[in-house]
Amino acid sequence: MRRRPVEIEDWHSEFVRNFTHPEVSREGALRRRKWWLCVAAVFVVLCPQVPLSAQSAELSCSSGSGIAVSDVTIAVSVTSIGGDIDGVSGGVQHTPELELGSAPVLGSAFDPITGVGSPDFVFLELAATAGGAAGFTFGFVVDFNLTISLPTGVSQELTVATYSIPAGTAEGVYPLNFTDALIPLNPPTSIAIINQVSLGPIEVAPTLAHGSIEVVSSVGVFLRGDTNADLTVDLADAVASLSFLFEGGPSVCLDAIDANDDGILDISDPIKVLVLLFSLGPPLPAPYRAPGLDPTADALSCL
Ligand SMILES: [Ca+2]
Ligand SMILES: [Ca+2]
Ligand SMILES: [Ca+2]
Repeated sequence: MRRRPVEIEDWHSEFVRNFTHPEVSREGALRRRKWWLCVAAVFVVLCPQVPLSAQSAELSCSSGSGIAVSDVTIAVSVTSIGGDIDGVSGGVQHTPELELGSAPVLGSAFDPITGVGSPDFVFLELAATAGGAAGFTFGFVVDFNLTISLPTGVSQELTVATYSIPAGTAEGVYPLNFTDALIPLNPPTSIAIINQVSLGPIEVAPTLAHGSIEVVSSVGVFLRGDTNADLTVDLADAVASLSFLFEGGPSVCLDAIDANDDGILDISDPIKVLVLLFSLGPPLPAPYRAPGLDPTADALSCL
């Protein structure tokens, strides 16, 4: 058998002498105390890859923008340092100008293919403060067995919320702030949900990166083919275009009627919409997926 180096052997003998045959004398007690300090020092240097004091987390809310009468989707994410994430809770409050019609949904962190899959515990609920300010609360426990966690060091999208910007909302930036004051509306309770992240057995008060929604000017913004300006392209728009062309019907935005974006308003425009709707024709020219400005110059106007 290969002989151990003398130093190691001495260290080993000293360790055995101190911890398997403890002496009752004061000298023995002091010696054991010295050894415990040495062992603790080695543990601190070698074992925790990151000291406990370096364990931290951040909750962030993304920002978005949109015109009045549109929907804006934002995401709440968490990022940790020094520990995988086993649980998260928190709440996001919005101003009265915005509307949140339904509870948020799970984010990409819990995708069954690209994420860790659905968490064992999920809580997503519309909420309000004691003063009546609106928002939503969230809570997750990734795995009751603590075998699956959200990995550290990578932003994890927890939940996605879609806000509506009502008609007539003034231009400006409306904050989406994390708060510890939101109380879930369902089930009725008086307990506010606080912003907190669990890294194994350690609870961390995360830093909070708030979000916002900017309501921008709607001048010149339209949806291609959306003649009646309800942000949906359907049969009613083809009928409204025919009415405008042949009956002197009203128009909100000439660019919207110009479904083929050739700068001319004629029968080919409502036909383009009908082909799209009933023959699965190609998408209309931009802006079609979402409202926007006309990318091609023409003499048509849009107020
Ligand atoms: Ca429409
Ligand atoms: Ca046209
Ligand atoms: Ca154009």
